Amino acid sequence: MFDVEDLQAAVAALHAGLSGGAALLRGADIGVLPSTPTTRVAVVKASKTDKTSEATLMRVAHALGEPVGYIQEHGGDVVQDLYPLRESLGRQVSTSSGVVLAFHTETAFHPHRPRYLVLLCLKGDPSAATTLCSLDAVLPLLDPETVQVLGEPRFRTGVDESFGSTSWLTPAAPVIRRSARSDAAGNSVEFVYDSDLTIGIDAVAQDALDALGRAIHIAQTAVVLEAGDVLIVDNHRAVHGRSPFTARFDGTDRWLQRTFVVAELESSAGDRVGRVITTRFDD
Ligand SMILES: O=C(O)CCC(=O)C(=O)O
Ligand SMILES: [Fe+2]
Repeated sequence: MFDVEDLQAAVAALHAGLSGGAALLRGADIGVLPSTPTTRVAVVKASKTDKTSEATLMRVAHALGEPVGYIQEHGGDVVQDLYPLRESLGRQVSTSSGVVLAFHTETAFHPHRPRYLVLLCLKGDPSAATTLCSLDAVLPLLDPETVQVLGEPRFRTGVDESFGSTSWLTPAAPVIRRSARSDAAGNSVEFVYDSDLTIGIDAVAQDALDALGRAIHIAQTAVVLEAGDVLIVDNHRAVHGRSPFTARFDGTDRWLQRTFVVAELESSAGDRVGRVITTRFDD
């Protein structure tokens, strides 16, 4: 079990931009688990009476910032149970299994997208790899002209299918964004990219985006999460995804719990009820 010093060291490295975009803590207490559910959420809440894993996830989240949910994702639950569902087998959603989950910034289209996401593995699957790619690893692979174009407001991003709209697009914005302040490691750029949902608004922009996609495939790393692993992803510095795996839907499948963390709650005050962010993306 990681202790409070391990957690504080990971949080300090992430906040300072020294972690390369992710941190892994192992051996978390997850308590006693029922079989992996195979249907939607209400059933899980009833069958999982030991709440040790939820407490572990919230402890990590509160060390990082403010945990939140999004009304369109799992009904706004702050702790979300992710396990394969038959109806999402081949879709680009967190409950899919049979497809590559393409590299993405979590809710790249969202004005209140999370600063961090935290994944706690309750049950692993040896063939399911969580993929990661840090901006630090990808930038050196791109030529300066491409980096220049990626920093210009020439990209629009669509909304995740779980958020309801199929046609809403963000205003044109950069994929690599300069922020006003740099962190302790001297980083002042932020990555906002979804390989499935981001488009270039002209041919040069689209070429730069395609070059970024190729560089991510070269620079990526992966981790196969095991029970008790906590993966913290810095949603400014890294994109993530997942390999395909075979779901059995028999109570033994992979099971993660996830939460989202924002740095502060004030900026979402007009779009938030308690810890649930309610921004709508209507056509
Ligand atoms: O299943 C995974 O390892 C990652 C899924 C994902 O993209 C997420 O939970 O945001
Ligand atoms: Fe994700």
